[in-house]
Amino acid sequence: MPFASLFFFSCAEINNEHVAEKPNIIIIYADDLGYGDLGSYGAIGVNTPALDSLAQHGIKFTDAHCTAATCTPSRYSLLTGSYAFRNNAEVLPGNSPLLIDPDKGTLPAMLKEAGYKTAVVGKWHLGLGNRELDWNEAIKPGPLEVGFDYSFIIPATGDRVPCVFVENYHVVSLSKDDPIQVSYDGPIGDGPTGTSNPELLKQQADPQHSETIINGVSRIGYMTGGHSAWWKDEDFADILTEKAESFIAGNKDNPFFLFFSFHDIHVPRIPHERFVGQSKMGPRGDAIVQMDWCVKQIMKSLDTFKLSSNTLVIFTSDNGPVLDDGYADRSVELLGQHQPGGPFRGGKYSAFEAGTRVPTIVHWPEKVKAKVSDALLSQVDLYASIASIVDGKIGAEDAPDSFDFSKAWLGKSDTGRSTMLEESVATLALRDGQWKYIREVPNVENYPVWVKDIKAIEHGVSTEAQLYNLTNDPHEQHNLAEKYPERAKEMRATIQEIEKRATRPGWANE
Ligand code: NG6
Ligand code: CA
Repeated sequence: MPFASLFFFSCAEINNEHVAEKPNIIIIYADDLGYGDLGSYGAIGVNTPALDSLAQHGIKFTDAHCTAATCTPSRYSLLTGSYAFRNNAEVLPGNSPLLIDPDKGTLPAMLKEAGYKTAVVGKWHLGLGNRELDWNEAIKPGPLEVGFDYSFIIPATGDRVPCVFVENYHVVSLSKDDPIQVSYDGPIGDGPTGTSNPELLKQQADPQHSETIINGVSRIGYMTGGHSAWWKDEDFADILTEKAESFIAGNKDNPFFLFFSFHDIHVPRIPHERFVGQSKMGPRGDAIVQMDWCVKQIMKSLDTFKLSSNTLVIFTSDNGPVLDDGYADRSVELLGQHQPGGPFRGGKYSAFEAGTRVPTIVHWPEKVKAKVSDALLSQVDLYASIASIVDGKIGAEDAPDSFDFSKAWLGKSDTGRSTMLEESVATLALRDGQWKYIREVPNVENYPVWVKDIKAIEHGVSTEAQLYNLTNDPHEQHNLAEKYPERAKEMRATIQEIEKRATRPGWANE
């Protein structure tokens, strides 16, 4: 071999070694984004060029799911590899204690042990502190106790108090002279509420969202004090993106894991003025445009530091779409032909398919070839799959429901799960290939009140068991439970087995 080629050969080898370094990992988690809400998934009335480019150059999944049709349960499963029902995880009030057990393994803790710097930026909604949390003192346990090195969070949701950011252990910009207090038991202080002063509101709200007014928006729950720390909804995207970018910049020389958990497109939808009117669908569409901008900024940051090729970016959502979720933002009136759930029935909260089937894109230029994958996948498996990718360790007691489907997540295989659990607010459902079974709920009176109140979404719960064949009937119209009683019985039994199972039986497909 001539000397020159030898030289280039060894450079290539060095390069390959460089590539073999652990990838950076970014999970971008949109809130309430439906299967049909991106251009690449058929959106009408809104453009999402940054995400469409990721989908075009990465893997666009057509049958990937969050574990549950609401936020807290899905986030819980993503970070713990455990189904939410095992810990009775439901949508949490803004003053709930930390839901994740700091003594158990988590996705970020596993990555930290594998040599990663870890951060969460954005919506948390997994509880903070203990029962009697004082927001003026150190707020713990929280993200830092469950594996994150850095956190900058919206504690619960945009529509719940407290309406302040928490960075690591402290409320950002809080003044000692004006302590903050939070209550979900009843009014505190003498500040205006949506009910007492609707004339102060930027967006009218339903009675459940008509408590303390912060930044001209009434919220769920009461808070008083802490004025210097109050957030402005219009600045969410800029502030969170800036925090995510500085985390990337500060960790450009070492492997990092960033859980970038968007506020968008959850209610209240109050995008920055530069995004107002950028879609044809009013605030909900404009929030999608804003969200796409955040993704563009993150990808730009990666480019700036030449990190794009060895960064695994996973973009997805925590539950299906909702239009009217309590605020008069005209999302129903301005919808036009757009189908937030794509071809699927239901949406946020629902046991029907649109509850958990969400846009899911994997982008990793170094390792992943562009394709569309129909593999059946669940976010509960990201823990074990990412562990497999980075050679991370999972304790015997940890991540009981998480399995290694890294080959499918990285597009090397089109075979995902054979069966997959779907959680929703009032029941459990199971996919077995193209079959979908929704377990009956014995007594309609036992549904949580707010399930019955859900506006315009078919929650999918019934006193009858439901069985659908999604190949012929993607919109879950024809219940085949009576026609195929054996199949229905088997799928019911599989749900029961999963419920009874205590620890991860192995690394095989379940
Ligand atoms: C519901 C809220 C809804 C939203 C949801 C949580 C009412 C009537 N509705 O309870 O506005 O905040 O909780 O959304 O209170 S999630 O995306 O965080 O799951
Ligand atoms: Ca959500």
